[in-house]
Amino acid sequence: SKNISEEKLERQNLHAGTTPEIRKSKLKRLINSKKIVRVLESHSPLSGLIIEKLNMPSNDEFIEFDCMWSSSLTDSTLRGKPDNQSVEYATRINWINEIFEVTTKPLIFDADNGGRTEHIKYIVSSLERIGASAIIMEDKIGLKKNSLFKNQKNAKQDSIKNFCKKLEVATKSRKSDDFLIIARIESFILGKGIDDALKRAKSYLKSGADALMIHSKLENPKEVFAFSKKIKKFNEKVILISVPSTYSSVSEKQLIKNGFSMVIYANHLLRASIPAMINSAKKILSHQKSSVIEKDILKISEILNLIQK
Ligand code: SPV
Ligand code: MG
Repeated sequence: SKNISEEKLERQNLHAGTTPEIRKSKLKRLINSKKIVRVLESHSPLSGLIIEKLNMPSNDEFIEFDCMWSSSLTDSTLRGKPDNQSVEYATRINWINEIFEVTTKPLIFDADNGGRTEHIKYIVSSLERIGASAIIMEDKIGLKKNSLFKNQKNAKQDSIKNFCKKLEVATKSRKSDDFLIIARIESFILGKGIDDALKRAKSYLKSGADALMIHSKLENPKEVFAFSKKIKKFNEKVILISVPSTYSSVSEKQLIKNGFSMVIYANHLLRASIPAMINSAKKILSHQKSSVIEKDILKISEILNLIQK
């Protein structure tokens, strides 16, 4: 019937260019072609769609987000759980499958510390199979605690030897070089200095890391810029990633100037939605009717048509 063939066309359109292989290879191509790859957190199919569709004029070009970040923090928060690996990989990967049903952009997976070395090959293979483009593993051990907590008292960093082994296992288990293995250095988070960060960076690159994410919870980019300057002297081509959650006044221009080729806005869509939900609930409760928030929220006619058939 007409309806069925129309639906087929819609589906073919949605999936045009979105085989797992094509999606997976996109990130590497973006890194090779753009000054900076712009990544935004996606915690749901709807937030993925927002990232997928948004583009805006800026000077003479159109700008957009290039890639999605699957954040352990926002995936956990969304489920009302702390960011301590209590949400299993399998749950998060199922959710990514749903995000992938309605998007075509690449995705980077935040795997915390990657779990046990013996299990890494399974998470790498699950991610590659669905078409994710990269895994980021951090060099911490023990019970996971989010890096942005001021108090990191019980957090411990892995030995260089052990973490290098994890990187080697990850690079050996991937089926294609398009899937990137990214090492995340937590030296600054744990109060260690730049020498520790640099020593780790060099070892992780030797063990096959395709890129380095250097994390910091300072309110300015001083320590990450000191790091980028030194590591670029060691290896000009190294791909550096910044996650400016606490030093959020840094601009993409400054990041490029300081040698970064990727920026991850790691939690912003979920953080934006929480005050909006709380304020709406508060107003309905205090006025005991909902007309008071009509002007702040999406119109019924708009939500009905938000998702095209
Ligand atoms: C996340 O988004 O889960 C991250 C980045 O790992 S951070 O919250 O800064 O640790
Ligand atoms: Mg995380």
